Amino acid sequence: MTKQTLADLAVFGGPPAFNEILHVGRPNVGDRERLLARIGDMLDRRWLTNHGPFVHELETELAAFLGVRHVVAMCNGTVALEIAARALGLHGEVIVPAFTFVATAHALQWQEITPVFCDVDPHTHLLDPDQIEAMITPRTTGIVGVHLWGQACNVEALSEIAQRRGLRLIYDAAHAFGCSHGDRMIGNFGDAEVFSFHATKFFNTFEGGAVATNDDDLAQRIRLMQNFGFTGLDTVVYVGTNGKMSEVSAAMGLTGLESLDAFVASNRRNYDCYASALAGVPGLRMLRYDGQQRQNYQYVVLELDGAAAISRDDLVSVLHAENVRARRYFYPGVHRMEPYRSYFPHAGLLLPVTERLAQQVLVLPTGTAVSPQDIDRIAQLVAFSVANGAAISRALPDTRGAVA
Ligand code: T4K
Repeated sequence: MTKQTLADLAVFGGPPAFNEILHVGRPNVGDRERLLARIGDMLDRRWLTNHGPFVHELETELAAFLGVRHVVAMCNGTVALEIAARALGLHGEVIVPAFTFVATAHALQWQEITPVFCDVDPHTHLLDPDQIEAMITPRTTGIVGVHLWGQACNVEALSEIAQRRGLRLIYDAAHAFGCSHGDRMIGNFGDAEVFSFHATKFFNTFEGGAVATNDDDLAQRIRLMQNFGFTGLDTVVYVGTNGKMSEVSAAMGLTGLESLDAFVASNRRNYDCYASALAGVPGLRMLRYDGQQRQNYQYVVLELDGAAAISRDDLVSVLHAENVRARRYFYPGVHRMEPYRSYFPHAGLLLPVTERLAQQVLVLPTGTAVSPQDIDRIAQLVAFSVANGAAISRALPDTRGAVA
Protein backbone atom coordinates (compact mmCIF):
# COMPACT_ATOMS: atom_id res chain seq x y z
CA MET A 1 0.00 0.00 0.00
CA THR A 2 1.34 3.45 -0.89
CA LYS A 3 1.78 5.69 2.11
CA GLN A 4 -0.54 8.72 1.88
CA THR A 5 -0.37 10.18 5.36
CA LEU A 6 2.03 10.07 8.28
CA ALA A 7 -0.31 7.68 10.09
CA ASP A 8 0.21 5.13 7.29
CA LEU A 9 3.87 4.81 8.27
CA ALA A 10 4.60 1.73 10.38
CA VAL A 11 6.70 3.84 12.73
CA PHE A 12 3.45 5.63 13.64
CA GLY A 13 1.29 2.49 13.82
CA GLY A 14 0.46 1.75 10.15
CA PRO A 15 1.00 -1.70 8.64
CA PRO A 16 4.61 -2.32 7.53
CA ALA A 17 5.26 -2.12 3.80
CA PHE A 18 6.92 -5.55 3.86
CA ASN A 19 5.87 -8.64 5.79
CA GLU A 20 9.42 -9.95 5.90
CA ILE A 21 12.60 -8.05 6.65
CA LEU A 22 14.61 -6.92 3.62
CA HIS A 23 18.32 -7.01 4.46
CA VAL A 24 21.30 -5.33 2.86
CA GLY A 25 23.28 -8.54 3.02
CA ARG A 26 21.04 -11.43 1.91
CA PRO A 27 23.49 -14.02 0.64
CA ASN A 28 23.75 -14.75 -3.07
CA VAL A 29 23.38 -18.49 -3.49
CA GLY A 30 24.33 -20.20 -6.73
CA ASP A 31 22.93 -23.44 -8.14
CA ARG A 32 21.73 -25.51 -5.17
CA GLU A 33 22.01 -28.86 -6.97
CA ARG A 34 25.60 -28.15 -8.01
CA LEU A 35 26.46 -27.18 -4.42
CA LEU A 36 24.83 -30.28 -2.94
CA ALA A 37 26.59 -32.50 -5.48
CA ARG A 38 29.92 -30.99 -4.48
CA ILE A 39 29.16 -31.46 -0.80
CA GLY A 40 28.31 -35.09 -1.59
CA ASP A 41 31.69 -35.54 -3.30
CA MET A 42 33.40 -33.96 -0.34
CA LEU A 43 31.70 -36.31 2.11
CA ASP A 44 32.54 -39.32 -0.07
CA ARG A 45 36.18 -38.24 -0.09
CA ARG A 46 36.19 -37.58 3.67
CA TRP A 47 38.50 -34.68 3.05
CA LEU A 48 36.99 -31.69 4.81
CA THR A 49 39.74 -29.09 5.21
CA ASN A 50 43.56 -28.60 5.12
CA HIS A 51 44.03 -27.65 1.47
CA GLY A 52 41.71 -30.19 -0.04
CA PRO A 53 40.87 -30.45 -3.73
CA PHE A 54 38.05 -27.87 -3.63
CA VAL A 55 40.27 -25.25 -2.01
CA HIS A 56 42.97 -25.96 -4.57
CA GLU A 57 40.46 -25.68 -7.43
CA LEU A 58 38.98 -22.49 -6.02
CA GLU A 59 42.41 -20.87 -5.62
CA THR A 60 43.29 -21.80 -9.20
CA GLU A 61 40.01 -20.46 -10.56
CA LEU A 62 40.23 -17.26 -8.56
CA ALA A 63 43.80 -16.61 -9.70
CA ALA A 64 42.75 -17.09 -13.33
CA PHE A 65 39.69 -14.86 -12.90
CA LEU A 66 41.70 -12.08 -11.27
CA GLY A 67 44.73 -12.50 -13.53
CA VAL A 68 47.00 -12.66 -10.48
CA ARG A 69 49.87 -15.07 -9.73
CA HIS A 70 48.72 -16.20 -6.29
CA VAL A 71 45.46 -16.51 -4.42
CA VAL A 72 45.53 -18.00 -0.94
CA ALA A 73 42.04 -18.91 0.28
CA MET A 74 41.39 -18.08 3.93
CA CYS A 75 38.85 -18.75 6.66
CA ASN A 76 37.64 -15.12 6.60
CA GLY A 77 38.67 -11.65 5.48
CA THR A 78 39.77 -10.46 8.91
CA VAL A 79 42.29 -13.27 9.45
CA ALA A 80 43.41 -12.79 5.84
CA LEU A 81 44.17 -9.13 6.64
CA GLU A 82 46.00 -10.09 9.82
CA ILE A 83 48.15 -12.61 8.01
CA ALA A 84 48.89 -10.29 5.08
CA ALA A 85 49.95 -7.51 7.47
CA ARG A 86 52.15 -9.90 9.44
CA ALA A 87 53.71 -11.54 6.39
CA LEU A 88 54.62 -8.07 5.11
CA GLY A 89 56.28 -7.24 8.41
CA LEU A 90 54.00 -4.35 9.31
CA HIS A 91 54.61 -2.94 12.78
CA GLY A 92 54.54 0.41 14.53
CA GLU A 93 51.93 2.54 12.78
CA VAL A 94 49.87 1.88 9.69
CA ILE A 95 47.68 4.44 7.95
CA VAL A 96 44.04 3.39 7.40
CA PRO A 97 40.72 5.10 6.76
CA ALA A 98 38.24 5.28 9.67
CA PHE A 99 35.31 5.15 7.27
CA THR A 100 35.37 1.37 6.92
CA PHE A 101 34.23 -1.77 8.71
CA VAL A 102 35.95 -2.09 12.06
CA ALA A 103 37.84 -5.24 10.94
CA THR A 104 40.23 -3.13 8.83
CA ALA A 105 41.65 -1.53 11.98
CA HIS A 106 41.16 -4.52 14.29
CA ALA A 107 43.33 -6.72 12.03
CA LEU A 108 46.20 -4.34 12.83
CA GLN A 109 45.45 -3.59 16.46
CA TRP A 110 45.07 -7.33 17.14
CA GLN A 111 48.82 -7.58 16.54
CA GLU A 112 49.67 -4.38 18.38
CA ILE A 113 50.08 -2.32 15.22
CA THR A 114 48.61 1.14 15.71
CA PRO A 115 46.08 2.17 13.09
CA VAL A 116 46.49 5.86 12.26
CA PHE A 117 43.23 7.14 10.84
CA CYS A 118 43.27 9.22 7.70
CA ASP A 119 40.35 11.08 6.15
CA VAL A 120 38.57 10.11 2.94
CA ASP A 121 37.48 11.80 -0.24
CA PRO A 122 34.00 13.33 0.17
CA HIS A 123 32.81 12.10 -3.21
CA THR A 124 34.14 8.53 -3.41
CA HIS A 125 34.52 7.85 0.36
CA LEU A 126 38.01 6.43 -0.43
CA LEU A 127 41.28 7.16 1.37
CA ASP A 128 42.42 10.66 0.38
CA PRO A 129 46.06 10.46 -0.84
CA ASP A 130 46.53 14.19 -0.26
CA GLN A 131 46.11 13.69 3.48
CA ILE A 132 48.38 10.67 3.86
CA GLU A 133 51.78 12.37 3.94
CA ALA A 134 50.83 14.43 6.97
CA MET A 135 50.05 11.22 8.88
CA ILE A 136 53.43 9.55 8.18
CA THR A 137 55.83 9.40 11.14
CA PRO A 138 59.13 7.56 11.69
CA ARG A 139 57.05 4.67 13.09
CA THR A 140 54.91 4.28 9.96
CA THR A 141 55.47 1.02 8.08
CA GLY A 142 52.49 0.77 5.77
CA ILE A 143 49.20 1.93 4.31
CA VAL A 144 45.99 -0.07 4.12
CA GLY A 145 43.65 1.35 1.46
CA VAL A 146 40.06 0.15 1.41
CA HIS A 147 38.32 -0.26 -1.95
CA LEU A 148 35.09 0.85 -0.33
CA TRP A 149 31.80 -0.12 -1.97
CA GLY A 150 33.85 -1.93 -4.64
CA GLN A 151 35.45 1.24 -6.02
CA ALA A 152 39.20 1.14 -6.57
CA CYS A 153 41.28 3.44 -4.39
CA ASN A 154 43.49 5.96 -6.13
CA VAL A 155 46.06 3.19 -6.58
CA GLU A 156 48.48 5.27 -8.64
CA ALA A 157 48.79 7.98 -5.98
CA LEU A 158 48.95 5.47 -3.13
CA SER A 159 51.71 3.42 -4.78
CA GLU A 160 53.68 6.54 -5.54
CA ILE A 161 53.55 7.60 -1.87
CA ALA A 162 54.32 4.08 -0.63
CA GLN A 163 57.32 3.72 -2.93
CA ARG A 164 58.72 7.14 -2.22
CA ARG A 165 58.33 6.77 1.56
CA GLY A 166 59.41 3.10 1.72
CA LEU A 167 56.04 1.84 2.98
CA ARG A 168 54.19 -1.39 2.39
CA LEU A 169 50.81 -1.13 0.71
CA ILE A 170 47.91 -3.49 1.33
CA TYR A 171 44.38 -3.13 0.00
CA ASP A 172 41.36 -4.24 1.95
CA ALA A 173 39.33 -5.41 -1.04
CA ALA A 174 36.55 -6.94 1.07
CA HIS A 175 33.93 -5.15 -1.06
CA ALA A 176 35.68 -5.35 -4.40
CA PHE A 177 35.63 -8.90 -5.65
CA GLY A 178 34.81 -8.86 -9.37
CA CYS A 179 35.72 -5.17 -9.74
CA SER A 180 38.46 -3.69 -11.90
CA HIS A 181 40.70 -0.67 -12.18
CA GLY A 182 41.76 0.16 -15.71
CA ASP A 183 42.55 -3.08 -17.50
CA ARG A 184 43.37 -5.00 -14.32
CA MET A 185 41.14 -6.71 -11.81
CA ILE A 186 41.28 -5.65 -8.19
CA GLY A 187 43.62 -8.21 -6.66
CA ASN A 188 46.66 -7.03 -8.59
CA PHE A 189 47.49 -3.83 -6.74
CA GLY A 190 49.84 -2.99 -3.88
CA ASP A 191 51.89 -5.69 -2.17
CA ALA A 192 48.77 -7.73 -1.51
CA GLU A 193 45.00 -7.42 -1.67
CA VAL A 194 42.58 -9.02 0.74
CA PHE A 195 39.06 -10.18 -0.11
CA SER A 196 36.20 -11.15 2.16
CA PHE A 197 33.88 -13.92 1.06
CA HIS A 198 31.55 -13.50 4.04
CA ALA A 199 27.92 -14.56 3.54
CA THR A 200 26.86 -10.94 3.01
CA LYS A 201 29.39 -10.25 0.28
CA PHE A 202 28.73 -10.25 -3.45
CA PHE A 203 30.57 -13.56 -3.74
CA ASN A 204 30.50 -15.75 -0.65
CA THR A 205 31.91 -18.97 0.75
CA PHE A 206 29.68 -18.83 3.89
CA GLU A 207 32.66 -17.45 5.81
CA GLY A 208 35.86 -16.95 3.88
CA GLY A 209 38.35 -14.66 2.29
CA ALA A 210 41.57 -14.66 0.30
CA VAL A 211 44.85 -12.87 -0.16
CA ALA A 212 45.87 -12.14 -3.75
CA THR A 213 49.41 -11.15 -4.64
CA ASN A 214 51.89 -11.19 -7.51
CA ASP A 215 54.81 -11.54 -5.09
CA ASP A 216 56.04 -15.18 -5.00
CA ASP A 217 57.96 -14.89 -1.72
CA LEU A 218 55.11 -13.13 0.03
CA ALA A 219 52.64 -15.77 -1.17
CA GLN A 220 54.86 -18.48 0.27
CA ARG A 221 55.13 -16.72 3.65
CA ILE A 222 51.36 -16.23 3.73
CA ARG A 223 50.78 -19.93 2.98
CA LEU A 224 53.09 -20.92 5.84
CA MET A 225 51.53 -18.47 8.27
CA GLN A 226 47.99 -19.59 7.52
CA ASN A 227 49.00 -23.18 8.38
CA PHE A 228 50.75 -22.70 11.75
CA GLY A 229 54.11 -22.22 10.00
CA PHE A 230 54.43 -25.87 9.01
CA THR A 231 56.81 -26.66 6.15
CA GLY A 232 56.61 -30.42 6.62
CA LEU A 233 54.85 -32.91 8.83
CA ASP A 234 56.95 -32.02 11.88
CA THR A 235 58.75 -28.84 10.92
CA VAL A 236 57.60 -25.34 11.88
CA VAL A 237 59.56 -22.30 10.70
CA TYR A 238 57.38 -19.33 11.72
CA VAL A 239 54.82 -18.40 14.26
CA GLY A 240 51.64 -19.11 12.32
CA THR A 241 47.95 -19.34 12.86
CA ASN A 242 45.01 -21.23 11.42
CA GLY A 243 43.70 -19.27 8.47
CA LYS A 244 42.64 -22.20 6.30
CA MET A 245 39.45 -22.29 4.29
CA SER A 246 37.36 -25.44 4.68
CA GLU A 247 36.28 -27.63 1.80
CA VAL A 248 32.59 -26.88 2.24
CA SER A 249 33.35 -23.16 1.94
CA ALA A 250 35.37 -23.78 -1.21
CA ALA A 251 32.46 -25.86 -2.61
CA MET A 252 30.18 -22.86 -2.05
CA GLY A 253 32.76 -20.61 -3.72
CA LEU A 254 33.15 -22.82 -6.78
CA THR A 255 29.36 -22.92 -7.12
CA GLY A 256 29.02 -19.16 -6.68
CA LEU A 257 31.69 -18.49 -9.30
CA GLU A 258 29.49 -20.24 -11.86
CA SER A 259 26.71 -17.71 -11.17
CA LEU A 260 28.84 -14.59 -10.87
CA ASP A 261 27.43 -12.97 -14.00
CA ALA A 262 23.88 -13.54 -12.77
CA PHE A 263 24.73 -11.95 -9.39
CA VAL A 264 26.17 -8.87 -11.08
CA ALA A 265 23.19 -8.67 -13.42
CA SER A 266 20.66 -8.63 -10.59
CA ASN A 267 22.73 -6.15 -8.57
CA ARG A 268 23.04 -3.94 -11.65
CA ARG A 269 19.33 -4.13 -12.36
CA ASN A 270 18.56 -3.22 -8.73
CA TYR A 271 21.06 -0.40 -8.75
CA ASP A 272 19.54 1.07 -11.93
CA CYS A 273 16.04 0.73 -10.45
CA TYR A 274 17.09 2.65 -7.34
CA ALA A 275 18.89 5.29 -9.43
CA SER A 276 15.84 6.06 -11.55
CA ALA A 277 13.31 5.79 -8.71
CA LEU A 278 15.30 8.10 -6.43
CA ALA A 279 16.37 10.64 -9.06
CA GLY A 280 15.13 14.07 -8.14
CA VAL A 281 14.53 13.40 -4.44
CA PRO A 282 15.95 16.57 -2.88
CA GLY A 283 18.96 16.26 -0.61
CA LEU A 284 19.72 12.67 -1.62
CA ARG A 285 22.88 11.62 -3.40
CA MET A 286 23.26 8.06 -4.57
CA LEU A 287 26.86 6.94 -4.95
CA ARG A 288 27.54 6.54 -8.67
CA TYR A 289 29.95 3.90 -9.87
CA ASP A 290 32.48 4.61 -12.57
CA GLY A 291 30.88 3.11 -15.66
CA GLN A 292 34.33 2.55 -17.23
CA GLN A 293 35.22 -0.05 -14.58
CA ARG A 294 33.95 -3.52 -13.97
CA GLN A 295 31.75 -3.31 -10.85
CA ASN A 296 29.80 -5.73 -8.69
CA TYR A 297 27.11 -3.15 -7.73
CA GLN A 298 26.80 -4.85 -4.34
CA TYR A 299 26.15 -1.65 -2.40
CA VAL A 300 23.45 0.94 -2.94
CA VAL A 301 24.82 3.86 -0.96
CA LEU A 302 22.83 7.01 -0.20
CA GLU A 303 24.03 10.25 1.33
CA LEU A 304 21.52 12.64 2.88
CA ASP A 305 22.50 16.25 3.25
CA GLY A 306 20.73 19.11 5.02
CA ALA A 307 18.42 19.70 2.03
CA ALA A 308 16.72 16.32 2.64
CA ALA A 309 14.63 17.75 5.53
CA ILE A 310 14.95 14.43 7.35
CA SER A 311 18.01 13.20 9.15
CA ARG A 312 19.61 9.94 8.09
CA ASP A 313 18.80 8.41 11.49
CA ASP A 314 15.12 9.36 11.33
CA LEU A 315 14.91 7.93 7.82
CA VAL A 316 16.52 4.70 9.06
CA SER A 317 13.94 4.52 11.89
CA VAL A 318 11.10 4.92 9.38
CA LEU A 319 12.56 2.27 7.06
CA HIS A 320 13.25 -0.23 9.85
CA ALA A 321 9.63 -0.02 11.01
CA GLU A 322 8.59 -0.87 7.43
CA ASN A 323 10.90 -3.94 7.58
CA VAL A 324 13.48 -2.31 5.32
CA ARG A 325 16.69 -2.97 7.26
CA ALA A 326 18.82 -0.18 5.75
CA ARG A 327 22.22 0.03 7.46
CA ARG A 328 24.23 2.97 8.74
CA TYR A 329 27.53 1.76 7.32
CA PHE A 330 29.98 2.87 8.75
CA TYR A 331 28.56 4.62 11.78
CA PRO A 332 30.01 5.99 14.01
CA GLY A 333 33.38 5.66 12.23
CA VAL A 334 36.04 3.23 13.46
CA HIS A 335 37.82 6.03 15.36
CA ARG A 336 34.73 6.30 17.56
CA MET A 337 34.73 2.60 18.43
CA GLU A 338 36.80 1.00 21.19
CA PRO A 339 39.68 0.79 21.74
CA TYR A 340 40.41 3.58 19.24
CA ARG A 341 38.01 6.01 20.85
CA SER A 342 39.93 5.77 24.13
CA TYR A 343 43.35 5.76 22.49
CA PHE A 344 42.63 8.73 20.21
CA PRO A 345 39.75 10.72 21.70
CA HIS A 346 40.40 13.66 19.39
CA ALA A 347 40.91 11.73 16.14
CA GLY A 348 37.67 13.12 14.75
CA LEU A 349 39.21 16.60 14.54
CA LEU A 350 41.41 15.33 11.70
CA LEU A 351 38.58 13.43 10.04
CA PRO A 352 35.90 15.98 9.09
CA VAL A 353 34.73 14.09 6.00
CA THR A 354 34.54 10.78 7.86
CA GLU A 355 32.58 12.46 10.66
CA ARG A 356 30.06 13.88 8.18
CA LEU A 357 29.69 10.69 6.19
CA ALA A 358 29.15 8.67 9.36
CA GLN A 359 26.09 10.87 9.99
CA GLN A 360 24.78 11.01 6.43
CA VAL A 361 25.33 7.66 4.72
CA LEU A 362 22.95 4.74 4.60
CA VAL A 363 23.01 1.53 2.60
CA LEU A 364 19.82 0.09 1.13
CA PRO A 365 18.82 -3.57 0.64
CA THR A 366 19.77 -5.13 -2.67
CA GLY A 367 21.06 -8.45 -4.02
CA THR A 368 19.34 -11.42 -5.58
CA ALA A 369 16.72 -11.51 -2.79
CA VAL A 370 15.39 -8.01 -3.63
CA SER A 371 13.13 -7.44 -6.65
CA PRO A 372 12.50 -4.31 -8.74
CA GLN A 373 8.98 -4.17 -7.23
CA ASP A 374 10.52 -4.15 -3.73
CA ILE A 375 12.79 -1.34 -4.83
CA ASP A 376 9.90 0.75 -6.15
CA ARG A 377 8.22 0.46 -2.78
CA ILE A 378 11.42 1.25 -0.87
CA ALA A 379 12.05 4.28 -3.10
CA GLN A 380 8.46 5.48 -2.52
CA LEU A 381 9.04 5.18 1.22
CA VAL A 382 12.27 7.16 0.97
CA ALA A 383 10.69 9.87 -1.21
CA PHE A 384 7.63 10.12 1.06
CA SER A 385 9.85 10.35 4.15
CA VAL A 386 12.02 13.05 2.63
CA ALA A 387 8.97 15.04 1.46
CA ASN A 388 7.46 14.83 4.95
CA GLY A 389 10.78 14.97 6.76
CA ALA A 390 10.09 17.88 9.09
CA ALA A 391 6.75 16.47 10.28
CA ILE A 392 8.22 12.99 10.74
CA SER A 393 11.15 14.26 12.76
CA ARG A 394 8.81 16.27 15.01
CA ALA A 395 6.54 13.28 15.59
CA LEU A 396 9.25 10.68 16.15
CA PRO A 397 10.39 9.90 19.66
CA ASP A 398 14.08 10.56 20.02
CA THR A 399 15.52 7.38 18.53
CA ARG A 400 19.01 8.64 17.83
CA GLY A 401 21.53 5.92 18.54
CA ALA A 402 18.79 3.28 18.86
CA VAL A 403 18.84 2.10 15.26
CA ALA A 404 21.27 -0.56 14.06
N1 T4K B 1 37.01 -5.12 5.61
C1 T4K B 1 35.86 -4.59 5.20
C2 T4K B 1 35.86 -3.30 4.48
C3 T4K B 1 34.64 -5.26 5.45
O1 T4K B 1 33.48 -4.72 5.05
C4 T4K B 1 34.67 -6.50 6.13
C5 T4K B 1 33.44 -7.20 6.43
C6 T4K B 1 35.93 -7.02 6.51
C7 T4K B 1 37.08 -6.30 6.24
C8 T4K B 1 36.07 -8.32 7.23
O2 T4K B 1 35.74 -9.44 6.45
P1 T4K B 1 35.17 -10.79 7.18
O3 T4K B 1 36.11 -11.12 8.30
O4 T4K B 1 33.77 -10.50 7.65
O5 T4K B 1 35.22 -11.80 6.07
C9 T4K B 1 28.61 -7.40 7.88
C10 T4K B 1 29.49 -8.59 7.66
O6 T4K B 1 29.39 -9.49 8.76
C11 T4K B 1 30.92 -8.24 7.43
O7 T4K B 1 31.52 -9.37 6.82
C12 T4K B 1 31.03 -7.06 6.48
N2 T4K B 1 32.35 -6.60 6.28
C13 T4K B 1 30.20 -5.89 6.97
C14 T4K B 1 30.22 -4.73 6.04
O8 T4K B 1 28.85 -6.30 7.09
P2 T4K B 1 27.24 -6.62 9.96
O9 T4K B 1 27.40 -7.05 11.38
O10 T4K B 1 27.01 -5.21 9.70
O11 T4K B 1 26.05 -7.35 9.22
P3 T4K B 1 25.53 -8.83 9.38
O12 T4K B 1 26.65 -9.83 9.34
O13 T4K B 1 24.63 -8.85 10.52
O14 T4K B 1 24.73 -9.01 8.01
C15 T4K B 1 23.94 -7.96 7.43
C16 T4K B 1 22.53 -8.46 7.17
O15 T4K B 1 22.54 -9.54 6.26
C17 T4K B 1 21.91 -8.98 8.43
O16 T4K B 1 21.13 -7.99 8.99
C18 T4K B 1 21.09 -10.16 7.98
C19 T4K B 1 21.57 -10.50 6.61
N3 T4K B 1 22.15 -11.83 6.60
C20 T4K B 1 23.35 -12.03 7.22
C21 T4K B 1 23.91 -13.29 7.23
C22 T4K B 1 25.23 -13.52 7.92
C23 T4K B 1 21.47 -12.85 5.98
O17 T4K B 1 20.38 -12.66 5.44
N4 T4K B 1 22.04 -14.09 5.95
C24 T4K B 1 23.24 -14.36 6.56
O18 T4K B 1 23.74 -15.50 6.48
O19 T4K B 1 28.58 -7.08 9.24
